[in-house]
Amino acid sequence: MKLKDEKITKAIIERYMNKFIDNLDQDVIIAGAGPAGLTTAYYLAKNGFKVSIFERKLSIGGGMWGGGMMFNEIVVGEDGKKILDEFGINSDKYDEGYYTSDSVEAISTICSKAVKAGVKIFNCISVEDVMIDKQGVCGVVINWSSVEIANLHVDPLSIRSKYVVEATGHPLEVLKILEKKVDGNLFTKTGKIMGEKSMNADIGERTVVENTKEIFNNVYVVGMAANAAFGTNRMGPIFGGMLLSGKKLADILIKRLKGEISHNQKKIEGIINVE
Ligand code: 48F
Repeated sequence: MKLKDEKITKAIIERYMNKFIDNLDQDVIIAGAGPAGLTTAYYLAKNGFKVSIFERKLSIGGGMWGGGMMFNEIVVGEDGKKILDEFGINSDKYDEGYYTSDSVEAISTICSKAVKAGVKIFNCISVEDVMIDKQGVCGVVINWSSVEIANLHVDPLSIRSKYVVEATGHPLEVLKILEKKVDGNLFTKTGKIMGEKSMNADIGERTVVENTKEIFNNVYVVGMAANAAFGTNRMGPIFGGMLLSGKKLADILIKRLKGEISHNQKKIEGIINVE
C-alpha cells in the first residue's frame, strides 16, 4: 500500500479535534502537568471522572525529571514510597524514612499511568485566565503556548469544568490571575497569595499536604503551589509530598463530585458585577 501524506495530516487533525471537542466540558481541569497535577489526575480518572490537564511545555512532568540540580534521582519518605509502590515505580531504601528512585522512571511511569487511566493531556497549551460565574470559577481560558511566547494578539478559547486545579508549581499562575482579576478574597489568612518561604524539607513536606484544599470557590490548589499560596516552605527535591498532595486532592474532589461533601461555597460580593 502506498502511503498518502495528506491522509496522515487528516488523521492527526481529525483525531486531535475529536479529542479536543470531547473535552470541552469536564469534571476537573488541571493547570500544569507536574507530579502533583498528574497524580491528582491519575486518581480521578482511575475512579471514572473526566479530567484533562493543560500543560504549557512540550514535555510533561514538570520539575521531576531533573531530580535535584539535575542529579536525576528523587527522594521520598515512608508515605511517599507507598504511592511509588502503587504506581509500580522501583525505589531503594537509603536510610530509615528515606527512599530514592530514578527520576526518569518515576515521572515517565506517572505520566504513562495517568494517560492509560484516561487522563487527557493537552501539551503546548497554557492556561491564561479562568472562566467565572456567580458561583465562582467554572473553567479555564487557554491558548497555544507558542502564541504566548511569540506575544501574538490572538484571542483564546474557553473550556468548562466543575472544578479547576492550580498545579502550576512555584509560579502560581492561576491564583495570580484570580488575585488580579476577580473581586473577593482567596481562602488564605490574608485573602491574598501568601508567598513561598525558603527551603525546609521537613516543614515543606508536611504542610504541602495540609495546604492541599479549596482556595477559591471551585478552585483547588495542589503540590508546590499549595505551599506558595498558603505561605509555607519549599521542600526541594524530596517529592513524596507532591504525590501525597495529589492523592489527597483526588480524594477530596471524588467526594465532592459524588456529592458526599457539601460545597464550601463562600458568598463573594462583586464576583460578577452585572446582573
Ligand atoms: O513545577 P511542577 O513540577 O509543579 P508540582 O507538580 O511539583 C513541584 C516540583 O517539581 C518541585 C518542588 C517539589 O519537590 O519544589 O518544584 O507542584 O509542574 C508545574 C507544571 O505547570 C506548568 C509548568 O510548565 C510545569 O510543567 N505550567 C506553569 N504555568 C502554566 C503551566 C500555565 N499557565 N498553563 C499550563 N501549564
